[in-house]
Amino acid sequence: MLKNIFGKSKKEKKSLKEQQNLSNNDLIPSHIAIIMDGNGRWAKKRALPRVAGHHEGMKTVRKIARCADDLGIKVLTLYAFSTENWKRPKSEVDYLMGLPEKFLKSFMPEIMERNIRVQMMGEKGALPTSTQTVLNEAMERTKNNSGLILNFAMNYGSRAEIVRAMKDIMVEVSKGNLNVDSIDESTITNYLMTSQLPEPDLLIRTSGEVRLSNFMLWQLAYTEFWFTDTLWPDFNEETLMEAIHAFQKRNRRYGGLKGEEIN
Ligand code: V07
Repeated sequence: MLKNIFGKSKKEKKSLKEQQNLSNNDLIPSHIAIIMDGNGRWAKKRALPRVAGHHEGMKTVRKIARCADDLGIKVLTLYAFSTENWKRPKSEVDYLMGLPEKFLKSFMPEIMERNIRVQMMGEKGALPTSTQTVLNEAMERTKNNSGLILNFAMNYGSRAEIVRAMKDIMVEVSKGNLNVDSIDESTITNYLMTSQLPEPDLLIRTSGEVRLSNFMLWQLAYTEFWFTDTLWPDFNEETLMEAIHAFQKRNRRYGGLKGEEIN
């Protein structure tokens, strides 16, 4: 039997897709976006400080990034820090701002091995310079990686993103580079921080909250939403598969119809 480059025959090793009983006809979402909620509540339930919940939540990020990569998902966008999060106690904000460094110190070798590309969206300039440095280094080191895009929303707010896009568009119009009559939906899309990414196919929010909290308002126009009571630190491969299966069931209902025909 023909052995693949890892020395295993196809019969010996089942891919994650096969293990999960996903046929090739089942649609794997290209882009999954997640609002990772419930870290504080997870800690409170255990009488631990909130930061212990954030640390556990970071370990879940690693687990889910691996799983998304194994499934062949193209983009995983994670809401790590919102513009609202500045209102939290300074000690908690300081801890959160140290998490990217903690995460990358332990995960960077695997990120390179897996060919993962780290990206960021949000107002980076307002982050502590040490955090900015760590993020810039990770983006620079992984910029030629062609696998999963691990896109962190850091100091991100969707309305602020839209305001920024509008101002940038106005500047181009005032310079005569852009004609008002030519502005359409794709113009707006192209001025957002996600211009290089496909729109999310699936949005997941953990911890029982059922709102968008200023996350990707424009980009989620046609996205399927999936909510779970599971707290983010308890979220795992099985919960992710549950969300993907729900997504596939909904998509199968449109049997064979293309996006433009169902919208
Ligand atoms: C953060 C852990 C996950 C739950 C939500 C809040 C706490 C990973 C990162 C991260 C960000 C950028 C990067 C590498 C890792 C992170 C913050 C909070 C602010 F390049 N987890 N995580 N950043 N939490």
